[in-house]
Amino acid sequence: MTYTLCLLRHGESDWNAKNLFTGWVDVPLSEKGRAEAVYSGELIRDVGLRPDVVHTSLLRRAISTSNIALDVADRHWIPVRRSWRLNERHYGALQGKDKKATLQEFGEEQFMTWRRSYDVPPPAIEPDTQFSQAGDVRYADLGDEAPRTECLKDVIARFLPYWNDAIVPDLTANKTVLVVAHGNSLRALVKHLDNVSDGDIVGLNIPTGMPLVYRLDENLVPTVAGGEYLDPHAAAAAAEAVANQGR
Ligand code: DG2
Repeated sequence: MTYTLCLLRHGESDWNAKNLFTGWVDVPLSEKGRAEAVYSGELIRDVGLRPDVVHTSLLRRAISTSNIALDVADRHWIPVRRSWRLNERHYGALQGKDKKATLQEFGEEQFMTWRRSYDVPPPAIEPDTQFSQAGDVRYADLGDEAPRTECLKDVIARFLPYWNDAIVPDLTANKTVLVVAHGNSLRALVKHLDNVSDGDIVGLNIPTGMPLVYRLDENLVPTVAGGEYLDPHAAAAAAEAVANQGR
């Protein structure tokens, strides 16, 4: 008896294409990103995976990806739950900045610390600046909990309550669960599932638009460490491209 969990990072966004730090800025999919969403739906359909429920962030690049993929897979009708706890890591004052220019200005070590370190967040964003989410009604209920920057450790802390209270109950009710989220919120999930060390998580990159399927045992431990991409060859190449962003 295993539980089935499918993780999907949204398709390429306009800001992924422009190489800008995005975080909580609510940018749309690029044309390539919409095509990636279609392809992910085809993969899900063709392996006979039938999601019973989908969980997404509150950001349109994840919402649009899930709508497109589920439509292609003929599962557009399944129940949906959305939470800010699945949002991308808040990228603080880096939001809206060019990754290449940031690498050049601050150097490789600082750039990679901000992008991939476990516990060092970028500088916090000022509330009155262009790419701040202060005043965004969808986060009004968060009050002081609303982040102004986050490291991966912070993402894990805010993601885990949603995992335990919303996703695990769906899995243990034997539902096939699709989670459509982001590079770093999915890194948080994979770190938790596979018990990846704080050091090793630095090297893990999640490609856009590539379904990653986990079968979990009764203790929610993956039967195959790292899960299985439905298109492993394309996923490996795309993960490599994510790792090299900014160079
Ligand atoms: C990207 C991740 O998030 O960027 O916020 O810029 O998955 O929502 O496109 P996503 C961003 P990196 O951490 O890979 O630089």
